Amino acid sequence: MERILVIGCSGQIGSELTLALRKVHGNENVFATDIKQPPKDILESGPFNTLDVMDYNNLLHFAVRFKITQVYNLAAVLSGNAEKIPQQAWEINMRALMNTLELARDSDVKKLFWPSSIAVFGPTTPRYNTPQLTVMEPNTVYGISKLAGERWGEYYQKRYDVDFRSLRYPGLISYKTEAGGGTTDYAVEIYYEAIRNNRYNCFLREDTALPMMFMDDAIKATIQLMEADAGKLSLRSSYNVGGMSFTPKEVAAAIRKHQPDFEITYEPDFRQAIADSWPASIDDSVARKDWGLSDAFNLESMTSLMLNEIRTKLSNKK
Ligand code: AKB
Repeated sequence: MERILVIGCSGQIGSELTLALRKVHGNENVFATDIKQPPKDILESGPFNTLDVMDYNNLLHFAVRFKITQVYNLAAVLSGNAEKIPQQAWEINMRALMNTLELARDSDVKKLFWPSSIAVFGPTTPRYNTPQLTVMEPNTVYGISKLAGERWGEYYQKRYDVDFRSLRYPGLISYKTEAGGGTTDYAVEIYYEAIRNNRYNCFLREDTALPMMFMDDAIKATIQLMEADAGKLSLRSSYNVGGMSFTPKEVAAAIRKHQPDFEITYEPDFRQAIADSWPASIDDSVARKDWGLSDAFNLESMTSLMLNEIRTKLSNKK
């Protein structure tokens, strides 16, 4: 029986992944932790503890006390926020990873999941259908930390036999918990603003294509990777995950199918340069071949679900 530690359960991924893991492994076996208060359904469905991944002694103590066997480490400063506090973002992103890698050496933790990102690519990377193995010269603090993290993960796997597994997530889109500080966040905000005000002022240009994935597909892929036979994994750095690819103009058009008078304006800020350095679409054939990655949502199906769910959520709050 696995005993799972989720670090960062209150964030965009953690708030959904924790519940999905509880369904698979049992509520009492998934230990949700964060430095922030989690959503109510996490608090009510199983154990929650305040835990700071930056404090190694506490982390080790926690893992030993609760006999943790797997860790999902989701703590990170995202791309937009990281550019505002470069040194601090590097320190947080790397220390959080190194502490969980060391934890896997010092305790009974056998498997570690850590999210990488399309941010590992840079302006010299082929932009369309970006291959798994290619030129990688990221020019953002977040991207540099994710690329360094992938290298460390693979190193610990080869040198210390830590079962490190990772996905290069594209922009993740969900209605439950809003993301914070990323470049792809516009694709979540646009749906909230469509419901709240029927208009949105986008911080990226209308033709900025980026890879994106609906959260349900991302959660499914994460659990699938963690459950895959180790022998099937040809990579121990991080797998490309593509999802779909669209521009702000295309999302606006998809929203207009439901709200014909929805308005969008464009006022690109510093995040435009980050988006311009990232791939427009991703080749994820290695993940499909190795462990059966598949995704169900496209822009149309995701748009109707996002609008419906956000409408219900916001009207319940009134
Ligand atoms: C961000 O925009 O920083 C993240 C990412 C693509 O990793 N959503």
